[in-house]
Amino acid sequence: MTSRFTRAIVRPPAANFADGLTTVDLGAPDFGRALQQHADYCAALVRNGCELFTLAADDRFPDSTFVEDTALMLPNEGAILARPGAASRAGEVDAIRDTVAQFFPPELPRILPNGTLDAGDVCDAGRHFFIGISHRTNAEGARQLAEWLATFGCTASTVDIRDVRGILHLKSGVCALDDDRLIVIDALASHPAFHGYDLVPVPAGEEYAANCVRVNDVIFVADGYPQTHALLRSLGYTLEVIDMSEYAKMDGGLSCLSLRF
Ligand code: CIR
Repeated sequence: MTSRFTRAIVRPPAANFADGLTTVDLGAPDFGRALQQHADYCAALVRNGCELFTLAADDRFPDSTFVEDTALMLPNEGAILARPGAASRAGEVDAIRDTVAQFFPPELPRILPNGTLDAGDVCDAGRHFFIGISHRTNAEGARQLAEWLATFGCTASTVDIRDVRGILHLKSGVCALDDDRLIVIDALASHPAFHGYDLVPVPAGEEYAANCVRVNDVIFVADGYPQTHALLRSLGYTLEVIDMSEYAKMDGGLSCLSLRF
């Protein structure tokens, strides 16, 4: 993997976390458990080489613990501010901008109207970026992002996921295990954008486990998906298994909880 992370920005959930957006019917999250799971996740980031920058919980935005959606981080080149597609999340970018800007001065590129982009729709595989067109990210947002990425010497392709059931963002269904290897849900596996990559299919019934994250030498993967764990271990990966039950209830996954760079 070309990118190694030394830092991560996180924001614990606020007490009104359960008021955030969700499309799944898994019941209301337990706030105490969510805090514990967040703490476990942060500890795993630190164990794997990331210095943490922890923002204060922000109850103006119940979904603000999902910091990943607010910006795309390129560890060496810079960051691009997103423009979330859900009205209730729009203010999250301003709430995190100063924190991101302190690492990448002087001015951050940003997605402008009428583009929308949730960075959870952006899956990087080395120097190439897959950008999901979703119910949050529109074609104009993807176009603007691809232009910014080109200025950094990176390439991009789009993947329309609007008709793919059960995933909110592109990264809910695909994750780069290495620059040339992706773990992917069945519904995305035949997409032309992924041709030429070594595709690892997520075992049937364990689709949620596709939202894993490569953090330096390990893969963070959600607890409760034993077939995926066995598959990844058989490929030689070391895993950090993290309980994500309360975040899954709010359509969130492992990648959403941090900005890694
Ligand atoms: C939302 O609907 O925006 C949040 N409840 C979940 C966001 C998850 N973020 C991500 O996958 N990157």
